[in-house]
Amino acid sequence: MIHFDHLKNTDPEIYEAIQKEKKRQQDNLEMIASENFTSEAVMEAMGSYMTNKYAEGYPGHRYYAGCQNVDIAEDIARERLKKLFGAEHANVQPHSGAQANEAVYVACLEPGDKVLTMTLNSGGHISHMSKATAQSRFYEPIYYDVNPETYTIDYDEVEKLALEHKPKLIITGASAYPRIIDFKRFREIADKSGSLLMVDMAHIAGLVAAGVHPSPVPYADFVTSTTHKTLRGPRGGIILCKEEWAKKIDLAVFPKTQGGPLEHVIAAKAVAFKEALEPAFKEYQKQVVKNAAALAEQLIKNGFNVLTGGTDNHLVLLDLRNKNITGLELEQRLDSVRITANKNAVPFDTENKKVTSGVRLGTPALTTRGMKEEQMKIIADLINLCAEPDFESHKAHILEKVEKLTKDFPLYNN
Ligand code: DSN
Repeated sequence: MIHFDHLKNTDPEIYEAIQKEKKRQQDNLEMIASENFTSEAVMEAMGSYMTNKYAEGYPGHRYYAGCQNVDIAEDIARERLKKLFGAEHANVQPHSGAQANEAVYVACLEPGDKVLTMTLNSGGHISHMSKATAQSRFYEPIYYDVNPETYTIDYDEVEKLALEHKPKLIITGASAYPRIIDFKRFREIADKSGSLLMVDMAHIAGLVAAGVHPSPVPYADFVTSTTHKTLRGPRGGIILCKEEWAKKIDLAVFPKTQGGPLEHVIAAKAVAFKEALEPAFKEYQKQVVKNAAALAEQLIKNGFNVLTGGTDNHLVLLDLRNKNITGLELEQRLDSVRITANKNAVPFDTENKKVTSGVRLGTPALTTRGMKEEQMKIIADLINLCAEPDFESHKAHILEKVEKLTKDFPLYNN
């Protein structure tokens, strides 16, 4: 159990904010697909003495003295991570997923190089060289979308664009894509166009580790991820690559794009990787996927337009236009009844990005609480009531049901 005894006395304002956040997590149904609840062991490592240490460089080759203990933790983290995904080389220093992606670009691209990448509206991530990023000014992104009819990746179209533009790098992996991505096909395309392949598996890393989603590691030159989504570790990033890229990747992380690594977070990543290597983690990930399928099925029964007709992974995307409600409106109504989800652009969305026509729902956090298919069905029905025109008249009933669910599936034990 983590105790915050010091803060209570020395900084009651921050203590209060942390306690309120803990209560919010306990009292709400967390359905943001990229969020999860780490173990207290992970938090213990993250809140540890290792936060005090400067350790620029890598284990055995640091720019500071006194790194013998953080070296132990970082070496363990790298070895566990390689074992978890069967990777040749691992870098555990990226502060975030966006930093991991940036380091790959710096390692393998020159300014002006072409990069083939998926648009935000089709489910790609902002750090995949979306127009809003600085990288899109230094490199030359060419964008692909999902197929306008199936809303799934159109591999023939990706191949056509790759052969036409011969990009130096092809990026796949997504933040809002409910189907299995065919990494083998991406490799074949990259080989035909003479491109490198980067897969950002941040959303599905836990599923991949548990073998419930095909792994990109055998196919991609670079695999990036965060550690806090389905992988259920501390907030941070990682990079896996083939041995031939190891040196360039390590140099791209430090010194090219980052300074001192967060050794307390790296220790916490090591703890999370150990947890992910345990058999219980596999069972957890299987349940995440079963729960998402049950949620999608019940939402469809309630008349929702579930994009692609269902899901293969941990998330469900809704196009709300048939329900006459925007993504923003539904997000706000859900929030008012303690269901936390995010508005999300749907492919080819005509709404403003701050409003959107969709909502993205995920099951990793609810599954960590122990919820199963039965609870997903109840929650899908509650979400439906939130989308009804007479939502206000259902509010008290929804709140009662949410309270029961959160009490029946407590989060942290004090
Ligand atoms: N990866 C984003 C998400 O999916 O929520 C956050 O950057």
